[in-house]
Amino acid sequence: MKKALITGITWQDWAYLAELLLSKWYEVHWIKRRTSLFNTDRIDHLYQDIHNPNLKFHLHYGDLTDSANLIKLISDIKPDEIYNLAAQSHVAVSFDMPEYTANADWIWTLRLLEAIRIAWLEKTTKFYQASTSELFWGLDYNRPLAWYTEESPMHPRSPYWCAKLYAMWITRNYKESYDMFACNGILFNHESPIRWETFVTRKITMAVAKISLWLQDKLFLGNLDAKRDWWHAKDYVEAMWMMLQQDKPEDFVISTWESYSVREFVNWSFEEAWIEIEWRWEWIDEKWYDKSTWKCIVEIDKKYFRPAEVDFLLWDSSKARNVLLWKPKYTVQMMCKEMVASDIEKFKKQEILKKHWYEILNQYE
Ligand code: NAP
Ligand code: G4F
Repeated sequence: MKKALITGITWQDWAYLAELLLSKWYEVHWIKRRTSLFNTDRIDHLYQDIHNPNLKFHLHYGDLTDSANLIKLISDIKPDEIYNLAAQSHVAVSFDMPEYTANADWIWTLRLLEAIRIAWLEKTTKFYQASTSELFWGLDYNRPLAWYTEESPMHPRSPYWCAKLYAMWITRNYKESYDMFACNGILFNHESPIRWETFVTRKITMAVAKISLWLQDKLFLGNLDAKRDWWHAKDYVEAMWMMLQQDKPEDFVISTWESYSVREFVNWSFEEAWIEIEWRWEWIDEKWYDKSTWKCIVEIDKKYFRPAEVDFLLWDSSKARNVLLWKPKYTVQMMCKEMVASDIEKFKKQEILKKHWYEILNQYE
C-alpha cells in the first residue's frame, strides 16, 4: 500500500485528491495547521475514527512555516508521494500581503524539499508541486498566435505568481541537483461546488443562488472581460496523481484548450437559475438588470480590479494528453450547472433550518 502526504488539506483540491487516493487504496496522511475554528467541512465525509484498526486516513497537525515539524513528519511517515497544495492562493490578496505570500508560496516549497533531503528520502519520495498557469503573460514570441507550452517564456504579473515562479524553479533545481523525482503541474483555474468563496466562479454562483432565493440584492464584480480556462477540480486532481506515476519526473501543462470570459460565466449562472438578464451601459459603467423586475442585480466595483491583470491565456496541454493520456470528463458548462444547483440547494437548506429555529424560539416567547 502506498503512502501519500498532502499539504493544504481543508480546501477544494485536497478534498478531491484525498477521495481519489483513498479509492486507489493509498494510506493518506494530511497536514492541517491549527485554527481556532474547525474548517474541515469539505473533508468531514472522509474522516475515519483513529481507533479504527484499518485506519487509512491520518491527521497530523503541521504548519509549513515550521521546518522542524516538517522534517519530523516526513521522517516518521516516509511517504511514497508528497503533494504540495498548501498555499496563499488568492491573487488579489497577494497584492495586499506580498511578504506573507512570498513566504507561503515560495519558502514553504523550499522547506518541504529540504525536509525530504534531510530525511534521506530524496531517492524514494516523489514530489508534486502545485504550480500555476498564470506564470505566463503576453505573447510567446517563439510561438506567436499559438498556445503556451511547458517551454514558453514566463512573465508573472502578481506577487502570488512571482512566488510560484520561484517554487517552480526550486522544484526543477532539486530534481536536477539531487536527482529527485520532483515535478510541477502547471494547472489552469479549476473550480467546483466546494471552491473557496472569494474566487470569481464561486462568488458568482453563490450570489446567483442567493438572488434567485431573494436573499441578496446585487452582485458586485471587477473585470468582466478577463478570460480563463475554467474546469472541474475533479479532472485536474487526476492529472496530479498521473504525473507521479510516470517513470521520470516531468512538468506538465494541464488545460482544456478553451477560454471564456467572466461575463460568459455570469450569463450561464443566471441562465441556470432561470433569471433572464439584460445589460446596459450607464455613464461609464455597465449594469445588469433582471428582466422580470428591472431591478439592477450586477454592478461593477473598481475595488475588484487588480493593479496588474492577466486578461487572456491559452495553453497547449498536448504533452499531458499524449504522455499521461489525461482527458477531462467535464465541460465548463456542466461544472457551472453543478455549482449553481449546489449553492441553491445549500441556501435553501440554510433557510429551512433558520425558519425551524425561529419557530422553536417563538414557542418560548
Ligand atoms: P486553497 O483553496 O487556497 O487551499 C490552500 C490550502 O493551504 C488550505 O487548505 C490552507 O489551510 C492551506 N494552508 C495555508 N496556509 C498553511 C500553512 N501555513 N500550513 C499548512 N497549510 C496551510 O487552494 P486550492 O484552490 O485547493 O489550490 C491548491 C494548490 O493549487 C495551491 O497551491 C494553489 O496555488 C494551486 N493552484 C490552484 C489552482 C486553482 O485554480 N484552484 C490553479 C493553479 C494552481 P487553511 O484552511 O488552514 O487556510
Ligand atoms: O477567480 P480568480 O480570483 O482567479 P485567478 O486570479 O485566475 O487565480 C486562480 O487561478 C490560478 C490559476 O490560473 C491559480 F493559480 C490561483 O491560485 C487561483 O486559483 O479571478 C479570475 C478572474 C480575474 O481576471 C479577476 O480579475 O476574474 C476576475 N474577477 C472579476 N471580478 C474577479 C472578480 N475575481 C475575483 N476573485 N473577484 C471578483 O469580484
